Amino acid sequence: MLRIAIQAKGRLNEKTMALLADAGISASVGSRSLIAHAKGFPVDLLLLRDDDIPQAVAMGTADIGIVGLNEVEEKGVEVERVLDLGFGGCRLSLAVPREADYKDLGWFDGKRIATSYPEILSRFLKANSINAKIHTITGSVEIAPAVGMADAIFDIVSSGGTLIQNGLVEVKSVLDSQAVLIASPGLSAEKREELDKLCFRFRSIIESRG
Ligand code: PRT
Ligand code: ZN
Repeated sequence: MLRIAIQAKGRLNEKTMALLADAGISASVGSRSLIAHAKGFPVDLLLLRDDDIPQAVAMGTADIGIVGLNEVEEKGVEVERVLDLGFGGCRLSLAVPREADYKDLGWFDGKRIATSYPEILSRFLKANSINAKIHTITGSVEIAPAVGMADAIFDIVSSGGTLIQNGLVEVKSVLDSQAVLIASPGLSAEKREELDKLCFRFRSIIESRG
């Protein structure tokens, strides 16, 4: 029996449930329950906040998981990236106020950057020898420059509409993300076999969607 961690509610939940349904896995998920038993395939669903999925899979609390690559990279845990799932597409980007006199990455030296992704940002800054101060905030990152909490932001961008609304301009895309299937490093041979079957189903669904 494979235990699969998915986002309980949020942007990835609906498309995750749709992918599982297309693969013949149906579950009636009560709003309060943490675990749901699925029909059609020997899996249990573990319903979590997306932030907790990489660690749950790394620890083996769940055997596999569906989560944004951005969360996997941020948590920096040891998991196997099994399959890109073709939904939840977005990118993590640096953005600055429209009126900023921005020329290149050197602009960020000495600046304060607000983000919910301090680890990915810190790796990027280090790799580019930029000395900036990271302000970690968990929500409404886009308003940080307007209220004087930061000079710039590093956040998820999809259509870019939110940046425009907040008078910000995307200047550097750092990570391309989408929903990915991840697996625990130490799966048993039986579980690995179940995972292979599930992957086969997922692949044909993703390919047929084009
Ligand atoms: O409650 P839980 O912790 O599980 O959920 P959450 O609130 O942390 O995450 P959630 O549900 O908002 O997003 C889950 C995942 O969806 C993210 O980790 C990304 O992998 C993916 N994703 C895809 C996005 C977006 N697109 C996206 N646009 N996550 C967030 N956004 C935000 C973006 O930051 C901006 O504020 O949506 C807003 C609109 O974006 P624009 O550019 O289209 O205007
Ligand atoms: Zn989250």
